[in-house]
Amino acid sequence: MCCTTALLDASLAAAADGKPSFSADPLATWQTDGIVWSLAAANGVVYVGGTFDNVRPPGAAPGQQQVKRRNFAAFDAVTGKLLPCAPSFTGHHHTVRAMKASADGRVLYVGGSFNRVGSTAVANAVAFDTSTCTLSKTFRPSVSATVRAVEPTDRAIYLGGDFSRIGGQPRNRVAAVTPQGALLPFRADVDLPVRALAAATSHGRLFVGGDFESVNGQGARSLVTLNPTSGKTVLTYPNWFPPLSSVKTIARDKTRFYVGAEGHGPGIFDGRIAGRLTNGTLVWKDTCRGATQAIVPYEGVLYSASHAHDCDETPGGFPERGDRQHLLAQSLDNRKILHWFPDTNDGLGEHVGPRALAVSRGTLWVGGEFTQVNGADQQGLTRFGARDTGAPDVPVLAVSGTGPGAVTLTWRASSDRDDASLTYRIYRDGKLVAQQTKTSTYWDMPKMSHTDTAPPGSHRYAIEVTDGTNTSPRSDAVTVTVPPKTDRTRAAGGPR
Ligand SMILES: [Ca+2]
Repeated sequence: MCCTTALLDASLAAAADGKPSFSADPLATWQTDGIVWSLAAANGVVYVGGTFDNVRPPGAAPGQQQVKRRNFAAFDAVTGKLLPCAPSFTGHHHTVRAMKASADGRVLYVGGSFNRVGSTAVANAVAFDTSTCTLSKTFRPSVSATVRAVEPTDRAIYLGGDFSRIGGQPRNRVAAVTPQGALLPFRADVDLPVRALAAATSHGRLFVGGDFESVNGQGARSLVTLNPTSGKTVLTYPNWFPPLSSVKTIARDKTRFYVGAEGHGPGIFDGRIAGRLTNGTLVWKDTCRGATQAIVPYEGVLYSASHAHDCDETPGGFPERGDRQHLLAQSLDNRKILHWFPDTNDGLGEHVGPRALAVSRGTLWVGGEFTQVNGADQQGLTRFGARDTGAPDVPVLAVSGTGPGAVTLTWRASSDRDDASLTYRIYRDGKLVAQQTKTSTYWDMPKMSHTDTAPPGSHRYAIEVTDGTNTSPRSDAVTVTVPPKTDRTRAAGGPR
């Protein structure tokens, strides 16, 4: 009885923690020659927007095998194949900063700082028919400055950014336009740029995040909930963010909303928050440092793009080590950092690594400033599927002692980017003589040892480590000469 309950509790705990749906091993992916700022998915296609002039195939060095793509490209989410849909976004700051498809996937809305798509004059926001890759003739709002967030709903397409007018009408940094492109009466005055939007219209809420301190003439720092029809303030979050912490990304699922922030100065908040859609109350908050740029909830796990460090106070997190972890997975339920540690470098621009995430057809796409993924050259884009293909690093085996009839071997635990529990196998003269299983992370690789009872003479020892799917190469062998047991050691019961 006790044991059945214990097992049930254990399996419930595992379910609550969530398990990443993706391995930490990147799939072959096309690259950009600049920064990816935005990703969107519709009908198995992933759209990539940013500041770049060309894309190039997986494995190609910078400048090689380039294909022209001006700040926009489209790929098959699963095969990664480059697709022909290739409108060029030019003019102004020629950058695509925000993209999202309609719920039915038929229309892709695009915002940024541009005044031409192909040869057509536009103003910072457009829409495409995804089946034909043609520019909408009706959705052409004339936005006075950069669009940084787009949130389509059935009745309204919400835009956020730096602007103060749409179609000549005053709209301060947030606005709503019909799917046909007509400005809606929705109005809210936000004092500083809007960087993130998420609609929960069935709950009567539009979540708005950004750099601001004031909304509709009242104090509202970094995050506010507005009435999606009128723009009136529904809720503010007065104690959630210290000064100079901007909300960079908002996502939602059926019951909760999730927020990621980038802070500056003392007491900053750089991490992630989960809140309840129904009443806006806080569920959890993590305190990892390293500005969060993008989040995506998927199958019980919140994936985030940041340059996390000093994450010791969050369960499953790591201490300050002077390095950065650019991709994280954490439990949606309780914020616990899960054992999933693919990584990028800082890369170009502001040197913050990844900036955008999207999941399509079981593949996680990541875009940003990076030029390396898991230590290998890969610029601007990468993606992760379910298959674990990476083996743990092989440990260095050493002999710490020999005695009559025995050899003590030591090594430091290895680490694996997506498996905490690793099994170490010890071979003597090519024959498996022992194995041990131990958990480790890249910041905690404990010392391990094994004492082998061996016949006298010369022996060659080697070690390998497996994550259960992939096994490292076997280590170089170390040669040891084991002295015979003397009468005294026999009497004493073996080596000491
Ligand atoms: Ca693995």
